[in-house]
Amino acid sequence: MYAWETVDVPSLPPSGADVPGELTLFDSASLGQVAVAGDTDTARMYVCGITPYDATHLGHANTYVTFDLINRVWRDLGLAVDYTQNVTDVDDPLLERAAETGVEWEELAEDQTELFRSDMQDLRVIPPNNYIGAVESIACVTELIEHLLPTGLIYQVGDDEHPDWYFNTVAAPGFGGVSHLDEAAMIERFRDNGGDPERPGKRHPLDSLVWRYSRDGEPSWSSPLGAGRPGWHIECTAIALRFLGPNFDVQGGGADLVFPHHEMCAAQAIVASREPLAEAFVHSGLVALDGEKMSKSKGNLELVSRLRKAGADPMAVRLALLNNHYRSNWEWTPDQLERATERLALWRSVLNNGSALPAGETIAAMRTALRTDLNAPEALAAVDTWAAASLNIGGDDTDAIPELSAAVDALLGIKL
Ligand code: 5CA
Ligand code: ZN
Repeated sequence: MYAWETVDVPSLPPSGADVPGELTLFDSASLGQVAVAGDTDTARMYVCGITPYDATHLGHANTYVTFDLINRVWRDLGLAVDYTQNVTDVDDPLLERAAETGVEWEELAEDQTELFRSDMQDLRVIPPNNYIGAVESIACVTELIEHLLPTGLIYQVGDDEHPDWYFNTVAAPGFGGVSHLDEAAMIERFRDNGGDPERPGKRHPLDSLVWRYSRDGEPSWSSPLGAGRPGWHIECTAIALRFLGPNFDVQGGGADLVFPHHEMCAAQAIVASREPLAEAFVHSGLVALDGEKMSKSKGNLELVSRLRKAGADPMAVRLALLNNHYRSNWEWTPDQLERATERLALWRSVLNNGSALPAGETIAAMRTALRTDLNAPEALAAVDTWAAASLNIGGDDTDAIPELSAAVDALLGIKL
């Protein structure tokens, strides 16, 4: 499917030797900092996209802005970026919401995907070059399942009415290596996140549904596996392998996806391709509201579009998100938007002065902060220091204004 309009990213002069020459990020699998895409010309990234309802809340926005920063850091390092994102445009939660609200599921998915596109555009998120829906990937999913059949790890449950297909996840090499959870914790989280550990006929409680046989009143597609629809995890595995190939640089999403989703995808991929799914599994922290994770199922949401309608500058919304380190879990409060709005106004007021203090050291500090596990709050603080000093002391560097605003645009995605 189409994504959204491209975003202009200014190119900056090359960085000096005092700035790290690659991006390091925390990898959930190895539990340490790793250099990502350090030895290639093209960085390959997959980020788990929305299930299109209740889009785009600030948790979603925070996740896509996080991976947008990675995209921007790579581009600034001179790499091309091959970026794939999916849309889970058919799955249980979407169908349930459509049924509850009396809207056709296709219409709900289309409207919400469109809203997401416009929110991403407002937030100046660079679009993925492959934006891929689950529905348009049905053949890609069934082909992957058929490819997995000879491994013996794909099987049907003995249920005459609904002989759904499963993947014997626990048999995959290295299973558990993404989340590091013990089995009891896995089963609990699996149950809480769309899994069915108690389903009779499964070889193991953690085996994941890959093809759900058609049910009355549910959408289904004919396939060599019988009429049905894809399971959630196999959707991302199939799209990622099709568009990026195995062992790509970054598999990303919010921390809620570490288990089961990314563990299950990693298991399917290693069996399918005999290579790891990705070099690094990168997760953004979760945004809460009113003391709990912002989530569609609980309804404690703040939407990008609602803030926009109330008059917020989308650059202030982006700045408020960036003020939290991507790996921290944090709670949204309206005062964060107020503070970000003031910060943006202050930065813009320096620009309007026409000259300022030299910006070179500030730009180097921003690059260093971002290349070191994406420390956006530190990058913002560097701009604050430059802006405050320029206002206090003055400064007669007229080049500093376009240089700094190009860096804030290219590296942080903030248009001043
Ligand atoms: N369609 C699947 C991924 S394949 C899905 O999880 N959809 S979602 O709409 O629920 O979430 C979309 C993205 O936003 C995911 O990467 C998810 O990890 C992230 N996300 C959801 N809630 C939050 C939150 N409260 N804070 C941060 N990120 C979140
Ligand atoms: Zn996914």
